[in-house]
Amino acid sequence: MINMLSREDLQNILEEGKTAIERASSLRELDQVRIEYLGKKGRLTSVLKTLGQLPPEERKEVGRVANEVRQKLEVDILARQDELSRAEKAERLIAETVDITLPGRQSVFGNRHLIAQVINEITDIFIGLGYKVAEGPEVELDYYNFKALNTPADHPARSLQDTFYIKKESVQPADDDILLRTHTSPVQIRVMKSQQPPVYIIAPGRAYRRDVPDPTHSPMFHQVEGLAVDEGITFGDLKGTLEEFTKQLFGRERQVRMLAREGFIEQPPENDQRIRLRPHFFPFTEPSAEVDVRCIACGGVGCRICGGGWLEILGAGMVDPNVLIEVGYDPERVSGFAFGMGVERIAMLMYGVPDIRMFVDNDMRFISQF
Ligand code: 2NM
Repeated sequence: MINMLSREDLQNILEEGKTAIERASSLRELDQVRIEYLGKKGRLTSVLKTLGQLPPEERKEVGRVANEVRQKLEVDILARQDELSRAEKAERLIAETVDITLPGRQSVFGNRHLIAQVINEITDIFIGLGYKVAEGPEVELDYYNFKALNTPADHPARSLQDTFYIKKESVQPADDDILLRTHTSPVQIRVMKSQQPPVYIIAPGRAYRRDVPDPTHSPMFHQVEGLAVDEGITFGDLKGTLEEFTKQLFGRERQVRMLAREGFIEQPPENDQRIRLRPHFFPFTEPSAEVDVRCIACGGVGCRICGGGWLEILGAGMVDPNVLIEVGYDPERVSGFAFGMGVERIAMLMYGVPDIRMFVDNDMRFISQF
């Protein structure tokens, strides 16, 4: 009979299988060997399928030997599997070794833009005085930016020279002209139109004017404006509020507050910051004033920065009755004061920045200093 099975054939399968197991150099290879010898279509299985062709007296004996071979190969495969998986794990551990004595990677920390820092400082002072922060659109209607603010049609601020218009259909001003707000006052108009007094808000944000850039002008800049409307608000309240604000932002206390907090000094010295009001004109306030603080560089004796010892930092006044009427308030029952300041100018004075354009150049050597 062809293909007649013999013990020798089985012995060959065993020997060759053992060699193949020994030579397998990875778990993958070992699995291939297992399939080749013991799998459904493997060499041993094919042999067992031909058992039936043997004479009955040999069948039993060859079957027994075949099972022995299977068992031996299985034992060898398990042993080799153990060896290989240990080796593979050891290799992986070496490959994945981390040297925990190496220095860490340097983290790069960002910082708030100086303008954002100054806005936050100003905002925090007014929050401490009980004000809420209000925001509104930078793309505005002529109505909120000019008309409701008592700014007449022929006022120079409305000229095409000074304002960025987005939609303007006639040379004459119209309520629905669309423009970039030239101050944050329209935010305050929107708030007043949406609620009754008392109103205590500040409006920080961007404003736009068609200025040619130079060291003190930028077509985009930031303002913080404030508004208080209530029963019995007086010019005295305005002065007191602005004096408290300027003391907190510019006063000597500011420089020593940290030293006191850190325990270097017992008591901060008395805050000697004072303000000075000069008569001025704004369309939306009456009376109006410009507000100066003692120079924060020389303390008031006079220097390169201030000239005569005072720095102009604010515009302010009593809200014009026309504005109160326009938003639906009764000027016989309530009155209010308002003020506005340019954030870039204040930041330049406080930090000695010589050119407003540096705030938008985004040169990291400048930006990361603050
Ligand atoms: C300033 C100066 C004076 C001001 C007025 C108003 C409003 F909406 F209440 F009428 N908001 N802001 C104001 C007043 C702004 O900036 C130099």
